[in-house]
Amino acid sequence: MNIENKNITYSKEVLNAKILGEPIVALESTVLTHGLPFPQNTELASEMEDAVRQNGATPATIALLDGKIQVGMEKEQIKTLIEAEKPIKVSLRDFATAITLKRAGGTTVAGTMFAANKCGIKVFATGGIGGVHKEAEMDISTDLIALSNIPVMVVCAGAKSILNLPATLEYLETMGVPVIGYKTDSFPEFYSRGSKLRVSVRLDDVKEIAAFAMNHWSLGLQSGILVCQPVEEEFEIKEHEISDILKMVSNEVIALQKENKLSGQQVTPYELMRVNELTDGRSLKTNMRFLLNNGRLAGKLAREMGSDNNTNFS
Ligand code: PSU
Ligand code: MN
Repeated sequence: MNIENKNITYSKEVLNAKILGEPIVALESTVLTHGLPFPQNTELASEMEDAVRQNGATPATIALLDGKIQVGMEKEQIKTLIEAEKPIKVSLRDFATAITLKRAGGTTVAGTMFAANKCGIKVFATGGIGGVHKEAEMDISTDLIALSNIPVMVVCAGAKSILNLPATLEYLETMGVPVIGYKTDSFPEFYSRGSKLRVSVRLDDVKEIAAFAMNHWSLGLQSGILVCQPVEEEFEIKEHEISDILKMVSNEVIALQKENKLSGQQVTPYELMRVNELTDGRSLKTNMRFLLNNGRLAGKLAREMGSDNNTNFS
């Protein structure tokens, strides 16, 4: 078991689960440091952990504190992270920055996949993955690269509808990443359930998804697996309700980029914040709802995958 690494610290709860071979679900923390406002980020952190526990698995929220990769966090530590001054958004290239400078940081989907895999955690729940942006040339989220070469299952509500979704799906196809629709044929579009784009396979049963993962990885394939779960109809914001807002935000981003006022890692948090403002907080409710749903489904999946969930395949 890969427990010893000077840069990784486990919480008692996660270490215990690891030793006993119990199912564990990784949770990201960029959503806490850069995605959600206060106090919703604090609420979400504990509600999401509970959602995982109620479905039979141990939550491992992953973040950087004092330059250490923390796998599983006490309530106090989550508070420290959320209150940290200028936390780093930790994707793959930023681990060494946070470690070297002994900083706090929230791990993105890519960062969380990397840390989870290092610790032998195979299931991870998030809101929406990053993807190919519409606005800037070459703004392609590292999440897609991580999905192409880190064997972790990522439970999400698709990718943010502000992105270029057809290009995002093309990229995933090119890189050999299975895109599973849980009880859906359509690729979910974050705020809305989606209808325009197709997943690569629809599976309606948790057992089938667990079997799919074992089949994929036992062949020696090294990619991640995306499991997409749309938000329930009563919580979705239909495309026609949000498309004007998304266009407006997209234009704002283009203007800010031209003036060199916005770039790189700032784009996604800016977009999420503006959509929240322009929907009077409705997008935030939807976002929180599918985050919790994904925590529940990931808990069930980790349990179904049993001890295999804790096996380091790499
Ligand atoms: N989805 C959300 N909230 C978020 C993110 C996604 O509902 O905060 C974060 C995730 O951590 C994701 C990151 O990995 O945004 C993508 O950022 P970028 O596009 O800069 O790679
Ligand atoms: Mn980007």
